[in-house]
Amino acid sequence: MTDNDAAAAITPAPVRIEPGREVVDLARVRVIVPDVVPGGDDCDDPGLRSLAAELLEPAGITVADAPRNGPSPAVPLELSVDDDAGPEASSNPERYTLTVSAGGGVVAAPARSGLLHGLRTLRQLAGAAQAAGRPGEVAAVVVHDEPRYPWRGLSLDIARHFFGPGHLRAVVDLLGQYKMNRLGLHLTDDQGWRLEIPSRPELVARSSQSAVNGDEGGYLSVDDYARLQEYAAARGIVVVPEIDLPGHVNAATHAYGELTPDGRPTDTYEGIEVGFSRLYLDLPTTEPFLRDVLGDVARMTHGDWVHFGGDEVHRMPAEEYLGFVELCQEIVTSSGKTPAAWQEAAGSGHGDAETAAAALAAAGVGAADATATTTAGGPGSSATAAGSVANGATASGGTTTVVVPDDPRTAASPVRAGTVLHYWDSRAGSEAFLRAAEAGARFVMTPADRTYLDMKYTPEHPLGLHWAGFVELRDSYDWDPADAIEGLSPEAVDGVSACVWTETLVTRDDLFSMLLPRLAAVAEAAWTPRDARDWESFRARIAVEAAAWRRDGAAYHPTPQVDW
Ligand code: TNX
Repeated sequence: MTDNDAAAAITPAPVRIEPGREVVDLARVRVIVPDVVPGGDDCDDPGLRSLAAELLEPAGITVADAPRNGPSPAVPLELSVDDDAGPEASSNPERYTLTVSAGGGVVAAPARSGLLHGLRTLRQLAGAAQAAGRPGEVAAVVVHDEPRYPWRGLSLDIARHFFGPGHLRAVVDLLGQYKMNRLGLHLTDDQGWRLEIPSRPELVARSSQSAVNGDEGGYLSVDDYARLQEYAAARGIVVVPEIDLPGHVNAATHAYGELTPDGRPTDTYEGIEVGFSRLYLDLPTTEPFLRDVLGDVARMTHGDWVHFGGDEVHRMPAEEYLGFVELCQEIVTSSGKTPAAWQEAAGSGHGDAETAAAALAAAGVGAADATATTTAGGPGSSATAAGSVANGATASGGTTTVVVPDDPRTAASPVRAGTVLHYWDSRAGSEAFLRAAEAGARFVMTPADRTYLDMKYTPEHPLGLHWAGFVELRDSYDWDPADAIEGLSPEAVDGVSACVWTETLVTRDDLFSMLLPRLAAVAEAAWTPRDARDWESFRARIAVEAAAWRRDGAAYHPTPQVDW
């Protein structure tokens, strides 16, 4: 082992590493856990000792039972609650210090999240030793670490294709490995409704068995959802449910015909176009539906956020759309949660100038008269089935609807203080986001050309879409969240999320081969300080990570950008 082993093995790269000289035998440890762990209220089961075993044993460290009396041959691995842990003078709640020395290992942190992060770092050090043929031989080191951003997520679409609890637990484990802490679940869309809503039983009764291309559907029961949240919380991950409104609602209007103007349920939809379905703010049935659904979701959700979608509503006047944004924020807030939404909720629309101008002309509005934005995005109107998309038929900017907002210089933002906006489409200008920030909105950066992990790596890639371009590993790595929206104060940025939409993804291997290796790049953008990030270092570390993926049977894409 060399002095540089730790730096070569930790992803996302940590804040500071002090390499030691000796090699410590950690093949067999006994884990010493503190009596009281701040931040672990809901997480007694599994406890930290069994989580340590879960994390470390596959990496070649055996967790021995604590001896009842007498000395133990196992080396101590102490988890210690310590306010002084982490980088110097840090008050970051997730900070930790990992020390590996002749005496054994110590993970020190003020709270449970940091203890888990330290164990994950140790797992990577042990995994590298194991891959080098020296299991348990970890080089002495001190790592002081903390995340750059508090929101480090993945949003996963389980509506286009359903991924059930077993797959979701595997995704949670993967997020944990890269110290990510939010799992967004895109639970509803045109093709299927994936969460049982007790007050609206027809949603899953009628709309859960469909999926893109006629593939198998499914849904999470109330109990599945509760168990998943517990599993995630034990691993430091908060589930953020997304009910996509007021567009992307064909599964809802199929289950409840009362939500359509003629009262008739819409047909099941198995294609992959976006933007055609919608709710109607004026219908007397609409608000009670929103209150039932969002209220139930808020009650069933353990975390602080409920995401109400808001994206790609291509066939609705701006005023009505903004009415939905206000109503959804009000319902979520009065249900005791913080609203999250896609960027359109800021009143930005999204679109390219050309389509905007064409749409304005068609609507008889001179482009000079209004600051217009169009909706344009997603897979595009030319693609109607996953098969055609897999073959590469994608173009952004299919359907267009004119949204003519008030004068952006004077209009108030529709976004409430605290609402978390997910920024995804760089074709929108900054104006509406700067106003939203002024109103107190928070931002999570999910720029499609960097973090949409359903984009193909290359034109030849068999899976995925490419409306936002081809997204190779380096594209997911080489960007900075603070620069994503021009003019936005860095103080308004809460973090970063990857997104994976599943129009073309059916199996766990499909999903994981799109996540890996790119998810690790997004995780590093969210965790590591800007000046500590380096592509050459990252691509070398990714080759080390691959040993763990192979060991765990996780599919990944062997991009030529890495020397595997
Ligand atoms: C855009 S980004 C969408 C999704 C599609 C995705 C495909 C956003 C909020 N909506 O409906 O699945 O593109 O890449």
